[in-house]
Amino acid sequence: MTLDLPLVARGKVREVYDAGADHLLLVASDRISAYDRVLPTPIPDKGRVLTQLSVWWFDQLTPVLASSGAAHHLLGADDVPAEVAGRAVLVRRLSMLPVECVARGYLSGSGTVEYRRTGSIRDVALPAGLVEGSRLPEPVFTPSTKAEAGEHDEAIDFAAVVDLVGADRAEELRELTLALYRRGAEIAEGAGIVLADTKFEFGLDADGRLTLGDEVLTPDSSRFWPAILWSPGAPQPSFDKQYVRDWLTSSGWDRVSPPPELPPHVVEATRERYVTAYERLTGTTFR
Ligand code: PZK
Repeated sequence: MTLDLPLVARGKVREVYDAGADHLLLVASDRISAYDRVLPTPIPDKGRVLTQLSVWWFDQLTPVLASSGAAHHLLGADDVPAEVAGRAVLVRRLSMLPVECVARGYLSGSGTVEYRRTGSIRDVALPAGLVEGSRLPEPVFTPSTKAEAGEHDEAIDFAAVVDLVGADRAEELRELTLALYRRGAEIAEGAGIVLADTKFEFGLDADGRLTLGDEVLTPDSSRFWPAILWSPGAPQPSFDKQYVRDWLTSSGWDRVSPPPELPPHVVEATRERYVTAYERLTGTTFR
């Protein structure tokens, strides 16, 4: 695949291209990561499923954005180069804010570590007795700053967000992030998916309007758990990647060497999980 556009940014599984002064092209690949590594085996259709899911979510979230006077960056998925059809979107170029806006509705991963150490998450005191996988009394805004390539994002407190973007913008980001998460979690619950947490990125458009960017509410930007398996007290199975993680663990891979190729049955089960998430959420057949 050689797109004849200047590359602006490259992530582990996707790229951003310059598509003119005001536009960017976001391209999702079929690559999958696990344990912070990109695996050598692609998952067929993953890029198309995640792109189309994100497009659907932008539409679902438009009323939430509008009630705060905000917008989203999506311009369309139709006028994209043929090589990336279905897995690319044209977006408005934004001036991105230097804050990763995370909302957590459930205790998991680094949130559990922070809670065990401090009894709170960031600036929010929590009740005693919560465990990995517990639903939080209220969703919590847990911002971070984007790390250098290969590093993990760095957790920051609300005062650091204020220092980065100013007090009014920081409050606006917190309230909008939590409102978007609540609406996403409500829709996901109806599809049998627990939206444990998610990350949003915002920017300002040419008129200074707060605008939701990036991809939204995909399994790559969020933790999706199957609701029927939700059982606090142990790590929750991932909706999309559990077959991959289980197989990698059982393969004897040391997590230091180059990761091994996935066998076809793991590829097929994982593709099915992405398609199922898409179909349950949107209520439409994936093509
Ligand atoms: C932008 N990223 C992160 C996303 C990557 C990296 N609308 C926008 N305007 C300006 N910049 C960005 C966006 C968006 N979205 C976001 N980098 C630039 C990112 C996807 C893949 F490699």
